[in-house]
Amino acid sequence: MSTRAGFPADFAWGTATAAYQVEGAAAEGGRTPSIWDTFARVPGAIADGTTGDVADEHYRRFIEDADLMASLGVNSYRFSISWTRLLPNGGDTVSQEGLAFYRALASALLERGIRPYATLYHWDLPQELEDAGGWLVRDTADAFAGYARIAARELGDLVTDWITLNEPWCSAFLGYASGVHAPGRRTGSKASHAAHHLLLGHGKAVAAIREERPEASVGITLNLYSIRPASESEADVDAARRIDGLQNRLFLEPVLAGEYPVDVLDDLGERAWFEEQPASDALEIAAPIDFLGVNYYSRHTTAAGAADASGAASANPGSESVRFVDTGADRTQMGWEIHPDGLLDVLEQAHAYAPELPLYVTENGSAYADTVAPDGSVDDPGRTEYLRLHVDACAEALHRGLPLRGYFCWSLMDNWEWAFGLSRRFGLVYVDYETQKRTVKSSGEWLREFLTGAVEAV
Ligand code: IFM
Repeated sequence: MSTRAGFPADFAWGTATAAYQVEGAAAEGGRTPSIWDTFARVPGAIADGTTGDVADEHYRRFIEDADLMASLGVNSYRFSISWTRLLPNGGDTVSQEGLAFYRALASALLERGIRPYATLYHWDLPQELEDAGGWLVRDTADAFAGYARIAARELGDLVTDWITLNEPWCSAFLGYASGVHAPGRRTGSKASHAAHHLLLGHGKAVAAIREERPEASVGITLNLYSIRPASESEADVDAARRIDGLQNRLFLEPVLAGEYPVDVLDDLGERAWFEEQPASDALEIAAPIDFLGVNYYSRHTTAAGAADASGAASANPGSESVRFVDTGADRTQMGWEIHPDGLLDVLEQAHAYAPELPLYVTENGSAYADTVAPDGSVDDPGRTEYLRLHVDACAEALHRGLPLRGYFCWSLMDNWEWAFGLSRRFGLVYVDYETQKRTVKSSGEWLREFLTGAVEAV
């Protein structure tokens, strides 16, 4: 049985969103295109052909949305800053309109007793920087640190908690290997160079934020998967090692242990390139952080297999032949297996590298094909169950002594789900994209009741 009272009083209970997924107002206030504005216009790139131009109109409706959060009873909100809304063209001149928006948002949150957690990079690289090489070039890491410094300077009186990168695995391997995310490039194992420059940008940004705002709390968010082999055969165990390596250890180890896992660099065939990088990079990447954000959704069961014959570029370069096994477990509309215990696996895995480091679940949630009932209500039992089970896993994490400090549900409201466009709904709040009407779903009602102590998680 887990109740809110069983969690520490200062536990962060929040919802999360990201700029391009909710803000809309893509060309307002001087904002210039990011790689997602460009990619969304590539024919066939987005399942339903939509873009994030309008999304949830959060840019205009943020007061209503802050009121919604307050009505749910959450005490925290994780949002991201659009780099080109703050710094058009990725330059170093602040857009006063862009800045005014984020200052107003943070102020509205604080006025409602909601603590702002700002993510600096949730995938929306300024298009100009992509044109100059994107994350495949080192200069982008420096540009990112410059942006982080300005953001901390301009917003650090309102925002204390900063997340440098969201899910650098996605930026590197979906953006530069499989190409299913912006910028849609297929560079094979060279996507690992993007991973390196992202992590270098993270380390440089940590230093820049600390110089501007010594009181800041700074972390990074990784998307970790619980990984297990389909059998004890040597080949299946090796498949699990490979995917755990690419997905989890390639990011956890440089950030928390100061070095890359050599087996993964060998799988990628990129060890020589990594060895050529300046030795100081490892130190910069391992800059001490104040917390680690973990995004957890699902688990992978892996087996050895044959390379995919479809011709699609793999998100797992060098390990293309690994097969992802369908265990028959329930899945969400994304096709992601529901496995709440996996949250404990990934928290334990991260904790083992840095036992003192505070952890947050910075995202967790589920997509279902919601419908509005004739009376206007939205009942989403699948999402409610998913939420309950994962909140209960958080209680178990605390019970095991893990330093878990907060849980952010993805997402506050339905929004633009990247390559799926508007066709996947993750919200606790339903959004009618025709009218922008928001309706709290039964999962949102459940969270509200849990937070008031009226219901238990399990
Ligand atoms: O919508 C995304 C979010 O932007 C990053 N993490 C996973 C979510 C669901 O796919």
